[in-house]
Amino acid sequence: MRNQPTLTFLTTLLLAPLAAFAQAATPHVNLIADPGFEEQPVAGRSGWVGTQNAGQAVFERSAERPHSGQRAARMVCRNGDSYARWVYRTPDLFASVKRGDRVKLSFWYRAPAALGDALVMISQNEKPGYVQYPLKQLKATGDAWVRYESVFTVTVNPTGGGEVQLRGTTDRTGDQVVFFDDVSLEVAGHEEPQRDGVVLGNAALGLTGVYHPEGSVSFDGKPVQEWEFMATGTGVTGLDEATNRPCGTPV
Ligand SMILES: [Ca+2]
Repeated sequence: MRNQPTLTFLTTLLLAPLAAFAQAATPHVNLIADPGFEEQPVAGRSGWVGTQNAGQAVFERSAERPHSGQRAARMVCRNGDSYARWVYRTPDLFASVKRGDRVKLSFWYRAPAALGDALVMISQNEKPGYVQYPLKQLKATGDAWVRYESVFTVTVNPTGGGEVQLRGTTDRTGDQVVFFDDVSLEVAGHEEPQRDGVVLGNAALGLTGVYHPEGSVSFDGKPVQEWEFMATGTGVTGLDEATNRPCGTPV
């Protein structure tokens, strides 16, 4: 007689590695749920919204020559509009994204002026609660659809939420009628994150240097450019540029 629970358990054991493999083999999942602006906005549901810091830019889902489907996102900006942007924001946008992931934002756009750019914002626990990745500027494309693509590495531990901003204007303001369509935000790779900081210098002298994962070094709380370094038998010593003495020592 077959033992059904045992059989189910064995089947689960056999399939688990296959499922893990399938998950690893499909990294290019679009995190944007309405990439082509085809859905009708539903009140109270997260998704694309138009907003700006100043001015009266006009946002609509337009049927005027979309790149795909029936609609594209249209934004009409006038001189004085600043940071006019289509924003895609959900509380779980980065739920599957980890520190060290290489994230690719791509979309199609057409614009008469080189005023805008794109930005990705990721929520994190540390103050100020988010980190922003300003990406490439838009260029003037005339009437032609042009593909935009930019890749960045996540340097924080995402807490799930965040947003994508497609900006028709920034602090550069002026007349602009820009269209966006077919937006994709996906994890395109991973780099093992570097450690948060490595202490350099001589602890006995109260000297501490910190290596930051984004590539900068601070020493005694100042950027490394203000210090000159020399190697010693016991490590690295920072010299004060003005006095040429080990920093922290009395002059
Ligand atoms: Ca579309």
